[in-house]
Amino acid sequence: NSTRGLLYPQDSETREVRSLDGIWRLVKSSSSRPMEGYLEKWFEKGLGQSSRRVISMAVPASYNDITVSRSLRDHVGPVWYERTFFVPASWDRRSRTWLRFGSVHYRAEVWINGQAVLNHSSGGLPFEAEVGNFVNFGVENRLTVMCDNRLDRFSIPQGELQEKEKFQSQQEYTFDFFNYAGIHRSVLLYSTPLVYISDVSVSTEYSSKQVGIVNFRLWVAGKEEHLMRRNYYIHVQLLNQRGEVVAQKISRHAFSGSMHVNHARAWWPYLMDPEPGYLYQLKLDLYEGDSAMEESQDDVRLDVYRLSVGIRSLSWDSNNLLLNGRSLYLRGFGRHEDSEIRGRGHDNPLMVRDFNLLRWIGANAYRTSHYPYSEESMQFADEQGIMIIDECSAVDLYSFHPRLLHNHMSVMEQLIHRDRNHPSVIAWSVANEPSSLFSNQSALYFKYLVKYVRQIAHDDRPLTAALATAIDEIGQSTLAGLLDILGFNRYNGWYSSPGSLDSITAPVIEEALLWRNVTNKLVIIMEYGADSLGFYRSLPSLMGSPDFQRQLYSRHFRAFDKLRENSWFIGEFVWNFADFQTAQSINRIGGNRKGIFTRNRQPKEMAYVLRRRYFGLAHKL
Ligand code: BDP
Repeated sequence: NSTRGLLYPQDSETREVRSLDGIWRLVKSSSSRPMEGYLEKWFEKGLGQSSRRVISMAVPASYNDITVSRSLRDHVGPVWYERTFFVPASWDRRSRTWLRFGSVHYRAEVWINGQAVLNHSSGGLPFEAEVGNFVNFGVENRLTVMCDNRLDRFSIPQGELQEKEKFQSQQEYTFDFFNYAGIHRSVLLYSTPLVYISDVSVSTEYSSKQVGIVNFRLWVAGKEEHLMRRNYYIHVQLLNQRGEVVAQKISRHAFSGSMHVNHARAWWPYLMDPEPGYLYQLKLDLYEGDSAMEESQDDVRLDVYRLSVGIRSLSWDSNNLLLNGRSLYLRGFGRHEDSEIRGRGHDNPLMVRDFNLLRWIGANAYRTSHYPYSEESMQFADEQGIMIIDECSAVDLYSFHPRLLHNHMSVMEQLIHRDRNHPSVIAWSVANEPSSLFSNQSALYFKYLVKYVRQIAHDDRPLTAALATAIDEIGQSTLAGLLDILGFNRYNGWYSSPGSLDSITAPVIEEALLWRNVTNKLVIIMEYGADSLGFYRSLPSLMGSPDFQRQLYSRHFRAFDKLRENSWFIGEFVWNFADFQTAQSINRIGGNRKGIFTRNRQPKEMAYVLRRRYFGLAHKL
């Protein structure tokens, strides 16, 4: 697994991007012979060998809901994707050629022209390789991807494989969303120069006197004989939205520095400023030459990369979460990347629709429950001024082995490297509802995990997790003590005291106070909610009816209004933004129906009530 930041590919004066999205070929391995693709060397011979079984498959998408085949939807094990592609002859020699996957769930192996080039585990995160030595320039190449959806007790998230007869296995998992699989995000082929900007990290500060500070650090990579020459410098420019350069710097050697921006426009969340999500453009020009100061004509520009930068300061203590010095109250959602047909596949129309709904309802934040969301959506959140609690895929952990810890550290590292430059990201979430929080094993596990995360994140954002701990065990949660923000999930009136509207307000207040007293940390309710079906009517209300959902919410609002008197209570996240698919089970007919919107992104009745509340809260601030 790569530990680099994997800069998002872009076209520039020195770079070119080609999409390999589209219609690919796919063969599902037989359930009784999961290894057949390897044994028969499909990566070498091509899928044509088993042509009767080849189907067309859209990329990006989960493969599960595209066809009418039950066996593909419920498949456990490898599927094989294939397509052909060209690399422009002009990319040979003067550039490096890269192949990059935005996300494949869960395990992927990749071959070009039969040669292994790349493998990766854990969905939701990008991975890439330089493939110049494997492709043939200017002629046709074959790309093969093996994608295996099997989860075990060492994978993040965990699952259990039950062996059935005839080598068939059944996948079990406790998390409450369907284990969609496939090539979930774009596949890109791109070029960089031979010596190129390989990574960038940016942090910012903003003071009340409208002074912004942009700290940057850059990594340059290339062939050693190229780098040995060392006469490189970097010209860093910060441009505002009118395209004017507001700060610039030339940096040699360390490729790092700081720039001051007077009269800076801060990055503000939605409804905290008339122009939320203000982004500058950081333009990075890598030069070779000696005359950095005079910018001589002889200097050669090697690479250009642009990064959007929001200038903001984030700070916290045990009483406040502050953005640009102002206390934050998060009005938001837990969400899923989930929709009909596409499953977990990235889709721009859906993404833009979702942000339109977030703004329509007056939300200012969400949590990427329960895995990293697309890079496109992270960029869009920056632009739209929506704050993000950025969660890794460690959902419902139930046993704590050192090998699992290793994988957990790796996904956190990849997540932080991928997302550290986004102004929208205001916290890292290390887990959702880990099951046994009180064993010695889990105590050590989280101690090591959190220590590691703090090291790589340089403490630039608070750490959180979403916990569902029995009330009488709250004092024993070891993970809680390690976090900066205590997130709790609690379904009063639904899973606890089902149907009882009177068992909501007081218990929520009591639980939040208990967490506060035990940890002295910031507290947020990360999940609460109730299922509702639009067609189901009942007077007086019953669980599952829209009326009940509304009433359950209003009892929670009473509790939150009381808790909001304390600045340490920093927000309320509804479960869930929209209805979503789950594994089949007797209590999930048509998936999880706790959405405020339907799976098709239309409002339920509750949406209008929540809208009134969220706009009301925004205007009270
Ligand atoms: C919570 C989980 C979430 C579920 C939700 C529910 O964190 O993933 O979807 O319960 O049951 O405990 O609706």
